[in-house]
Amino acid sequence: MLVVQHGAVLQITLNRPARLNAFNPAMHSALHNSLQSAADSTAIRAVLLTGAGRAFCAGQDLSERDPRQNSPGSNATLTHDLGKTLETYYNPLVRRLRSLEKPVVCAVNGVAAGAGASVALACDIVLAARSARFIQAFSRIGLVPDTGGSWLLPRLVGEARAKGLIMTAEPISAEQAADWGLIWRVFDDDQLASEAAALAQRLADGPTRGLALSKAAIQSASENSLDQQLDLERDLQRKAGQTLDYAEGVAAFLDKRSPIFTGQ
Ligand code: LHQ
Repeated sequence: MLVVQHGAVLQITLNRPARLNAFNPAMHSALHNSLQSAADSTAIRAVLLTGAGRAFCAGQDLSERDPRQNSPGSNATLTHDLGKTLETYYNPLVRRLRSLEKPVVCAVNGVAAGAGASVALACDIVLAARSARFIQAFSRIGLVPDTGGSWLLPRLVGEARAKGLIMTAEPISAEQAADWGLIWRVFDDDQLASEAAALAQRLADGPTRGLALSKAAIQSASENSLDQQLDLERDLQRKAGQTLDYAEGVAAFLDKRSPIFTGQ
């Protein structure tokens, strides 16, 4: 995995291109550690996640799951407890992304399949190259959508489209994904990296705590009643109103200048 800090942006590039950046334990732990360092560092105010080569991520590395490698007569499903794999690697990753108090931009540079698609969708703002495809590949190998996919997909695109995507495992284009509200925007392939970097930089220059509180509000919305959400907005706005960035935002507005947010 490649991890580079550009100013206040931590750019993480999944880097197993020969396997379309499929997840193995080493990539999981490197990604987890990088996200944790982003969470812990006040110098980092946004994360940009992308993939090296022609893919974003092809999900779990299936070459490490070959049932034929089991001894004759053994049962692959007993050998590999997939629930344990999720609990050890994928579920903490989704929880880490969703609870990170900084915006996470995902630049889907190519195909995103299986858990790779779910990881992209668990990020806050998803951009994609025009040539990228999203594939709910799980049913092709007899699995259920995981890594938060079964929760996120119906919320993003509705139950009818979620079931169609999951049960057929048909790829959808980046344009279709944007039309359906699965992702934020599509860019020409040669523009994606610069557009994603510019967006991540813009977010890193933003009111970090206010953005984190906005993220929390949005993520709670689908579970809350309107009354609960109004209460939550009250509590979060109280916190946002105590930040230095709020004071700076109002002062800059009144002074007719651009605000300089510090993330405090
Ligand atoms: C791969 C992979 C891959 C290894 C391409 N693994 N090598 C969670 C918990 C526990 C267990 C199971 O799963 C999960 C969640 C999941 O993620 S389940 C879904 C797992 N992913 C998939 O089923 C996707 C598998 N890949 C594909 O269907 C295709 O590769 C896609 C559609 C992504 C891309 O197709 P192409 O553009 O035609 O590329 P390709 O198939 O030729 O792949 C290029 C190379 O990458 C190839 O290796 P090779 O040595 O022949 O060049 C593939 O074997 C390798 N690769 N995905 N997941």
